[in-house]
Formats: sequence, structure tokens, C-alpha cells
Amino acid sequence: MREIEVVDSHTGGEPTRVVLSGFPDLGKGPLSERRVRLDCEFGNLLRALTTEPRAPVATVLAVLTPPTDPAFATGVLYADSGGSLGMCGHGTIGLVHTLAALRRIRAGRHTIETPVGRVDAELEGDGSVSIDNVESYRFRKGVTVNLPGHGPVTGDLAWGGNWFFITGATPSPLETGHRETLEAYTRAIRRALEEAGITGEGGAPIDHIELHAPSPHGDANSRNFVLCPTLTYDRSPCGTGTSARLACLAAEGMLAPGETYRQEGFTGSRFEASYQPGTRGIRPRIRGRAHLTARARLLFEPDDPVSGAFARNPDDP
Ligand code: PYC
Repeated sequence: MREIEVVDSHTGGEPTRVVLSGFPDLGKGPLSERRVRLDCEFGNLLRALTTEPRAPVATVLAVLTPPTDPAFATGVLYADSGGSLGMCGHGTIGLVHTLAALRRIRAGRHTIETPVGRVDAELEGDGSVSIDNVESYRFRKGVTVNLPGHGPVTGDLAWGGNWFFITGATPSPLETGHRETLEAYTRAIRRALEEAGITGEGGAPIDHIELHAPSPHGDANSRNFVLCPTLTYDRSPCGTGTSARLACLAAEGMLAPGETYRQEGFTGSRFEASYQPGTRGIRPRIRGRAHLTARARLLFEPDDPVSGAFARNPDDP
């Protein structure tokens, strides 16, 4: 019987599951190659670790893997039930909090290797974690897609460690009572981008859709709703989404280097963000807080019909 040891946490409501042991060896090559192996060889196992009956909806997995440079604290591959992610901001905050709780790292600065580059994380005395994310940039400004029933919707394409379409065009207030409308709208944008062949750099799919609107609370700069690749929404303000949004604001001259931007997520949780200029775009800094929820040994009996998870999530549209 396969056993996999995990620690679960949430960052602003969005779950992260750090795999401590029991995951198959992914080899020693560059993390971009290990990421391909993860998707090609272990898709079923990823699904089993991130969906019912073993995981809450929207779980992001953080698979620890040895770094290519021993000076780094760890390497990590992120994935949700649809497959690997380039980076994950809430997941990195959860990972650092988890490693600190296990006494594997102390307060201070740590470098983490991801398939899309190096991320520096600082564990602060009050338990919060600040991450200096990969360089983020606006790729295309003012891209328009046509949505059946809504007409043209215009937004920017931006990289924040994952690819985003970001728009302030929202069909309803970004409030939980409108969740179904917002899910349907962002799924339709995702479909329209695919059908129009609109991609990120190098043909990468735009698999995150981010809506933004003023926050109903005066002390946050904006509220967002982020649709993730699995078509679930991010319960946190989304670290890579906040990075991509900062890159667009910086490109428009609407946010100065070092200025604090308070990003509220759909469920009301907050990240604090700022940036420094980069070579192509910006280097975003995202600060948030994670909390542990469980430590477990997950069991996979060979004769369990859902040991590889449901072929399709029963709640999927
Ligand atoms: O925080 O970057 C993030 C993220 C990506 C997908 C879910 N959360």
C-alpha cells in the first residue's frame, strides 16, 4: 500500500498540501524537466492528492524536490488537480510556514527553486512570510475577446509566475453571493481566449483569469476574483495574480516602486504587495500569513477504485 506523508495549511483560505515523503523520485535534472515528468508520469497521483476524497477543493500541492544548488533551502514543484503550475504565491507562503513549523528552517531569508526561477522568502518574527517572486511583466496590453451574452471584454495578458488575463470588466460585484456568475464569466473568458488562439509568450496557455474591482473596504486598494486552471476560484488574493497585476499597474505608471498595495481576495483575505523595478518588468514582493490545518499519512490501497481519485471531479462543470 502506498503511503504519502503531508502537511496541510491554508493561506488566506486557499489550501496548500506539502508532500514530505512517499512521492516518487523525480530525478536530478533541471526543475523544468522534473515538472514535465510530474505531468507526464504522475498525473493520477497528483489528482489523488489534490481532490476528493483526500483533499479539499482548490488544494495546491507542493512537492519538495532537491534543489540543483545546495545553497537553496529546497526545490519545489507546485501542482493542482489539473497538473503542474509554474509558481504559486499562496503555496510558497504555506510552504515556508510549514517548513518553519517542522523546524526545518528558521526565521530569516531562504531561497527556493521553482521551475520558473528562484524565489526568495523571508519568514518574519510575527509568523508572516514575504516572498520576492520571479520577475513579472505585462506581455500584451488591451486584448479583446468576445463573450457570448456579454460582448467584447478587454484585458491585459501578464506573467506573474503563471499566465493571467486581467480585466476590470466584471459582470457583477466581486462578492460571494455572485460566485456562480463570476465563475461562469471567467470560464467563458478562458474558453474565448482558447478559441481565439490567444496565448502567453511562446504559446503558453492563459490558464488564470483575474477580475479586479475596488475593494468595499477603504483600507485595501482592490479586490480580485481569480479563476485557477482547474476552474475553481482562488480563496486567497493569489500571489502570482497579485504579481501580474502589479506588473500591469507599474507598466501604466499607476504604482511607484516600493509603494504598498493591499490586495484583497474574493473571500476577503489580504496580501500586502510592493515591487522593485526589474530588467523586463518588476520584482514583486508579496506578504501574507499561513496557518497549519493537518499532518497526515495518506493511504492508497491497491484495490481502491478511487485510489487515483475520481476520473473527473463530481463537481466539475
Ligand atoms: O497564490 O499564486 C498563487 C496561486 C496560484 C494558484 C492558486 N494560488
